[in-house]
Amino acid sequence: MNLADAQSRLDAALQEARATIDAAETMDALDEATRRFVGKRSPAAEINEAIKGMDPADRPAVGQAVGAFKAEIAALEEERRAALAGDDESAAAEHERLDLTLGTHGVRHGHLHLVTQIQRELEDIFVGLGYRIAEGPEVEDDWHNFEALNIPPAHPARSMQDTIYVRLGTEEQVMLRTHTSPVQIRTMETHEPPIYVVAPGRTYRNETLDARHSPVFHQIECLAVDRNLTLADLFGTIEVFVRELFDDESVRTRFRSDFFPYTEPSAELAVSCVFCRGDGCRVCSHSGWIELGGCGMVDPNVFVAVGYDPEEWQGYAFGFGLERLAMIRYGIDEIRTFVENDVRFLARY
Ligand code: FA5
Repeated sequence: MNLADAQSRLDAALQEARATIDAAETMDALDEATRRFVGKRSPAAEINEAIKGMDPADRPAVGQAVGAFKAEIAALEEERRAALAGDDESAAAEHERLDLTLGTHGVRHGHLHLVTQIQRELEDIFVGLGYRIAEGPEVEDDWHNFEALNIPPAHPARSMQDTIYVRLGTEEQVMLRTHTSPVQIRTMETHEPPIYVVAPGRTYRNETLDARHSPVFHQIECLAVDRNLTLADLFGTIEVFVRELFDDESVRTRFRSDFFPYTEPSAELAVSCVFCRGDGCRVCSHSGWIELGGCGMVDPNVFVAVGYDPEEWQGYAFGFGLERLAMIRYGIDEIRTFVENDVRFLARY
């Protein structure tokens, strides 16, 4: 064997080694492959052995060629070892991975209560019409809940809403608000007109629980104060919101004369029954109409109470029950279901 023979054998072995080492899939296979090219019976060992019998002039070059070959093999081995180690780590990571994803099978997702859903929907509709959301406390004083709303002490109108008083300070001066109308007063006391607000919230009355009345329920109040507002603005606003809420052009609104001390004129607002379309059914007590709440033009005395000039400003207001609205929309005939927390009811809406 001479230098040329040795070099061509090493070149061929290197080519083969590249393919074999690259194909090693495990650390053991890699050790085995490396041994095949640089181990005891490898081409490198054989050529090393043969050096003794070669022309002395070729021996250094052959020795260097074998050294270079071994270095190439070592580099190939290291590269492959790193790749296999990486694979092993990801395999181990994959193996040890904890799947924390909650499967949907058999797991029930919670959602907002029906009253909250209706409240958010109404807020969206009114915000779309340019209104702002206002809030007020649930524990109110006599001034905001009654007096500033033109309901003086001993006025018969106080008996329209049976009040739950709170024992704080002077007797019968602090109460759980009986309606959301005190938010009208609080808004006007702190803001200058023009005002366009809606105030949703919880209200309380000393009433016996029955299918349609609850001692705790929700209302949404609307108040607009501006120059030159008329009944037409009030009726138009209510019609727009009713159509949007029921998503039905055929739903009709009915206004019937009513009395509230804080609006003049006042009206009761009813909508045509969405179930029987006005023909009469169980849900609407066969009248074809379902009462939603009250409305009217803000009484001048209310403007005087908050320091607005009733000659300069006009306003309209309305308030209606959210449970009542949900009952109409979904044909629910029992208000108790809203507070019983029966998951079968909650899951349905
Ligand atoms: C009022 O509370 C007036 N503040 C509404 C108002 C606002 C009039 C602004 C004029 C201007 P009323 O007592 O009728 O009005 O209640 C309004 C609505 O609240 C009722 O139509 C009904 O939908 C709902 N509501 C009243 N009492 C209860 C109750 N006990 N349980 C469930 N919903 C009720």
